[in-house]
Amino acid sequence: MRTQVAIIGAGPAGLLLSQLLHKAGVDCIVLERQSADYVLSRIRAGVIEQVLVDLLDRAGVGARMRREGLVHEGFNIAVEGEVFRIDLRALTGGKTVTVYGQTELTRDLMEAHSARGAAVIYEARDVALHGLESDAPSVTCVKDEAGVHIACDFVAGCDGFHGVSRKSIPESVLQTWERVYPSGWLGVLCDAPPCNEELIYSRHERGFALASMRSHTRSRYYVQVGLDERLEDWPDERFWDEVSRRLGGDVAPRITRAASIEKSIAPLRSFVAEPMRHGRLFLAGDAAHIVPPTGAKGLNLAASDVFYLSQALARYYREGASDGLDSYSARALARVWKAERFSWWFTSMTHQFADMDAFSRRMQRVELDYIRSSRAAAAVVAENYVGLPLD
Ligand code: RFL
Ligand code: PHB
Repeated sequence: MRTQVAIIGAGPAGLLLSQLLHKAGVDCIVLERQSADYVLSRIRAGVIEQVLVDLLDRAGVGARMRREGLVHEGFNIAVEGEVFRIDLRALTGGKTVTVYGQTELTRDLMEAHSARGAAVIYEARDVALHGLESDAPSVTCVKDEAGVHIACDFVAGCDGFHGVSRKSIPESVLQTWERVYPSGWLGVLCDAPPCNEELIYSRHERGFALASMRSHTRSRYYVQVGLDERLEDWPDERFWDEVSRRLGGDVAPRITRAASIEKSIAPLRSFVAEPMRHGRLFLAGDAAHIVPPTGAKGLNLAASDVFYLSQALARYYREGASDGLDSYSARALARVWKAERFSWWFTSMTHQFADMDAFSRRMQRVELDYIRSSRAAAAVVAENYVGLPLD
């Protein structure tokens, strides 16, 4: 087989890149280790920046999100149960975010692919990248016990944090930065109306909590837990008791304690690998960087990466110019690092960690109080939350 761009991974980064390349007339094949059903069963992000909303429209896959997504003009922060609002629209000159599940967005992208008969090879085992430093790279895998060989011009590594792409870059040329937080998020999805019209991020002495949603009838809640916690120790009632305590007395009575339909623990990590290009391989999304979920930035960063990459590849094939490919890594990383900063900061201000002393805890509270009382401070939070502009 031969294609122009071989894309590893059919998460949001890989599928959106494939869709954008298709619009630009660039040919590609997507290889995914899991089945389509498995990819759709992973419950992850829920908050989409305006930049990504516009990109989905441009890629021709925004219609259902426009119909079913919930536009949020603000979000809330609770400090020991006292809630204040960040008015995104007023503080950013009219910008908002859209609540629409990553699974729904992935489904829309998958449907667009099947509608145009695009090549996605699911359940591709043993994916390996070859000749990345040459002019003739290739990708191999095993599908249904048969070997597959794909010759290509470029490889896009969109295969997430645990994928094979980043590992194909020699350690000597890759610089990495990492912070692993000693906590995770225990998340519950349930069919019940949300406790509030907008999200509530809560800083509480017992630990962080978040009230989020997927629709008017489906809620998503999280509580910060230790990394050694086991799911079987968290029956629904214990989860509801804990999230109620942390969200506070005004919010707790509005929580509908429905049976969980999904429950999982996600670790918290900050990570960046530089550069995001090696020879003919380009990394995008979680393959190159991870943020703790507090800022709701992971999916959105994956999208800005593939926007920059699709532009660079389209220019290469249209005009034969490789300057966009050469500047891709620096351009993407400039936005990535700012989102890393915001996600780290928001996590540090709202979570409780064992090594924090009384002074640090007090600083968290005064920082949040400053945001509550200063329009300038709130505007900084809002500008980052709605997403920094694409350059
Ligand atoms: P993905 O989604 O991990 O997809 C990578 C795909 O590559 C496949 N793969 C391979 N395929 C072939 N060969 C191999 N060797 C392979 N190895 C892996 C995988 O099976 C997979 O299908 O990465 P991508 O596309 O870069 O997308 C990133 C986002 O998924 C991620 O950043 C977000 O989910 C993060 N995130 C959030 N982001 C937001 O912008 N807003 C949010 O509100 C938000 N909330 C969250 C989140 C992530 C969470 N978890 C579980 C980590 C909430 C949570 C709880
Ligand atoms: C979610 O709804 O899953 C969600 C929302 C906001 C975040 C993280 C996750 O910051």
